[in-house]
Amino acid sequence: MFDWGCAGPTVRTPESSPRLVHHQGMNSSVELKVDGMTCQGCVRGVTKKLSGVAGVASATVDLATGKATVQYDGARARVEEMIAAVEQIGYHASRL
Ligand SMILES: [Cu+2]
Repeated sequence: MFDWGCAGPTVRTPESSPRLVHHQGMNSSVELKVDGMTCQGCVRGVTKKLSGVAGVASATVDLATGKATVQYDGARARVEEMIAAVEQIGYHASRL
């Protein structure tokens, strides 16, 4: 079982950025290494944060490997923004 009451990052940031449900040109994908995740709650938090970055179509995060796969619109989103978003909620991310 997962420990839902984990002692991971507790920083809460408002999900403010409006996001488009669908957008043409979702043509890029990138893999990020995310450090600091300890449970599925962390995975959900990181997934949600990445998904909230403007231009990101979808994000899949794997706890076991610490790997995040992000599909995004290369014209609207930058990998640096995704990394910054993840670090904003207390994890460390780097490009694979
Ligand atoms: Cu956690």
